[in-house]
Amino acid sequence: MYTQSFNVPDVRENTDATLPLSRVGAPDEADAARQARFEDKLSADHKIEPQDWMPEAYRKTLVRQISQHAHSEIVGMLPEGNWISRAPSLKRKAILIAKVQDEGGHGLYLYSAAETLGTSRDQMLADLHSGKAKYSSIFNYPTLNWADVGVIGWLVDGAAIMNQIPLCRCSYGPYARAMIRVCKEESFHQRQGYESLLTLMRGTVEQKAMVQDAVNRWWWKCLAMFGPPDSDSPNSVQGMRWGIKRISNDDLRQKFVDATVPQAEVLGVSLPDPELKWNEARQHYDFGAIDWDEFWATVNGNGPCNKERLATRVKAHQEGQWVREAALAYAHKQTQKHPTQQEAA
Ligand code: BYC
Repeated sequence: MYTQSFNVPDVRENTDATLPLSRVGAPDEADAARQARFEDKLSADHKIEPQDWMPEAYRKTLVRQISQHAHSEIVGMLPEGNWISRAPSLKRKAILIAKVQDEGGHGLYLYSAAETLGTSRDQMLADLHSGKAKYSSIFNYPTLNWADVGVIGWLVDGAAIMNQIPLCRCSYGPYARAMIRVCKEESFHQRQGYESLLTLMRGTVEQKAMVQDAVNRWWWKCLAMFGPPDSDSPNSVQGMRWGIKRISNDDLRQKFVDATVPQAEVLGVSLPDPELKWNEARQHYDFGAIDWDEFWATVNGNGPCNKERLATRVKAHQEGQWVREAALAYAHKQTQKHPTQQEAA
């Protein structure tokens, strides 16, 4: 089973994440004052920064979410990375290389943000590689044809942006700031995916069929990507109270469906859901039931590509060992050569 593990020790009591903010962690007067300052900052919508006091449960929640997010970015490089050597033109290859590199960069910003909370990158990567840590369910499905790359851009990155825009207003400063840059880049990713699909849809009958096939395979997985329904989401209430999450899983899912249906119409593809229809009274699209058993099987390590993804990630990490050693040796040499410069930096 996959569970999230932390190297962050529990240093204080009374930090039960299910308690209301006003009752979280306040064993003595000094702590009560710190707690009050923390809550005041949240109420005033000010950012919590790494040097600020924060309840242990808040810190652990952030480490869980940010590290999981970082893992998703670097595992997310793999399904599309498979297509770099098979991209149909030099232009598409250059775009795809840039996109996959961006995802690696997002992982780095996010690991850095998590490190400000007192956890180490080595520990986070060890948890990913041992299968203890979660990453997004969406990356455990195969990319079977070239249209999958366009559909990942359009739907997967589209879903990612919908989820991540509210995170730019997250209460934890380093995470919120990282997300601003991530969202700008994700927006380019989404547009390049959509543009690539528009090109295919102007092509042959076979190319159009390829796009429709890819949409059929990815649509439901993208809806599940937003996480379990609010009624089954154990972390949502506290996450929203702390200003980490701003919009609930179900509300984001609905926003994604509402935004995507018109885009599918322009593209000329159908979405594989007979129950999908506009509801005049709700002013939203209704949609069918998501297969949550399939989602949980994938999250728990039994999706079609979980084992392959982890094995590829571990191999890449091992093969990059010499690069990390060389970079460290170089940094060490520089420190010896220019000790004062390094200290000043
Ligand atoms: N996959 O109480 P809930 C990208 C877990 S990167 C796997 O609602 P929470 C991209 C959840 O962790 C996409 N697990 O949790 C990259 C929790 O388990 P734990 C990643 C999932 O945290 C490259 C349990 O289910 N984006 O798009 O309040 C190329 C109960 O859920 C999933 C982020 O990570 C899932 N889909 O809400 C292209 C964004 N959903 O941890 C694209 C940041 C839920 O208690 N994260 N779980 O053991 C978030 O916004 C929130 O963490 C979530 C879940 C909405 C994902």
